[in-house]
Amino acid sequence: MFKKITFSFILISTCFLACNSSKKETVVSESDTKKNIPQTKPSLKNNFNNDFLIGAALNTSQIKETDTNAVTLIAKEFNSITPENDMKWEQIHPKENEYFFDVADAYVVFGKKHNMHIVGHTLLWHSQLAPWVNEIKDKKKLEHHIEKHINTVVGRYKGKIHSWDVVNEALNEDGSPRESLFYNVFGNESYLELAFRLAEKVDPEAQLIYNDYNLWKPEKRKGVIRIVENLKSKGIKIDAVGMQAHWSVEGPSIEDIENSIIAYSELGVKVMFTELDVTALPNPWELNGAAVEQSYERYEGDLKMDPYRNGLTDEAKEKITKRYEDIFKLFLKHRDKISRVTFWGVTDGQSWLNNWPIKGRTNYPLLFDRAFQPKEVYHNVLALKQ
Ligand code: 9MR
Repeated sequence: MFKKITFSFILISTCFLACNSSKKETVVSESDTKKNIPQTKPSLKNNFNNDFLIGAALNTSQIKETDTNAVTLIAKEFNSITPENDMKWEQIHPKENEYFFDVADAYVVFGKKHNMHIVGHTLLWHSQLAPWVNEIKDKKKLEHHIEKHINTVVGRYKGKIHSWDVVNEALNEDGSPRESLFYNVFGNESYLELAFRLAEKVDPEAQLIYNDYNLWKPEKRKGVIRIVENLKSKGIKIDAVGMQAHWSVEGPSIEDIENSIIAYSELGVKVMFTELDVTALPNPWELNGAAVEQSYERYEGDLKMDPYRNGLTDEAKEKITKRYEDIFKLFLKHRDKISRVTFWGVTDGQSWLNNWPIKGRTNYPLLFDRAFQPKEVYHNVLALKQ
């Protein structure tokens, strides 16, 4: 999908306090029992329990529980989950009359078993769309298939999936509508209205989200405001804006992120950070004079582009730690507006950022290391809430 995207810097989204997934897990020690003081075991979900949900995107082996190390970590640390790939249209609805629900069903069972807030990702997205949908040129036909898709997928998990990324990445970097298949066939942005209307009709209790990257950008912010205001003016339900949050140690600025949190919240929707990770590696489009290219294959194996292959330097480690502290301080400042913070993955070794935009690099974007251990940055983030 990113091949088609020309953006200079991919920095690239309510709990619903009502949902029982955010209840504290209390652990009572023997001495506490004597004093009758319940203690909460430190973890991301427990420390931020009164602030927002803490989520992780799960890959297939985590969902299927074959990756037992990760599953232990997920159960201990997170109270919300998102399927990294397994509910995208090409996975769940690969052929016109063929659905593949096995992994999505297992995902929902996983979330229920661990009493988690369960996110559906994603209903309409131009990327990872089943090839047969890309062939549709007729508006009536596309409307029919969108309706069938949303009715079937949302219907199957009604009351089980608590929030949906209804539409993903509908905007260009300047806030104008992305000319996706949906936009082109409809001739305008009305496909968003259809998608949100349908999702609400099928499951009126589910939280409905518009999700996109780079939503800290002032130009792109205008596009989000247009979408949310349009839906609201037509009485269509939208509950939250999902800011993906694929960020780097260098940017975006805390100020830009904060301005977006405030602007979206003023629209009367919640803000969610749906896909948080922080890259420390150089990106090819940041090189002097480099143009955005279709492929960065020629950098594969180039050590200059993979400086921490054998481990982070102390300086780089400090930078990442400081960046995460700044980000979480901002989240805590706006905890009344933010309902969920989801990391895009669980451990560094499993992050998509080891293979994008250059394949085979060694990145450190999350709070758990390759051995499933909490990193120093994890403890610093937890310490913000002790
Ligand atoms: O992390 C996902 C990666 O494994 C897939 O190959 C990729 C395919 O496009 O999608 C990644 O997840 C994306 C998410 O679904 C939507 N926002 C951007 C994420 C990172 O690309």
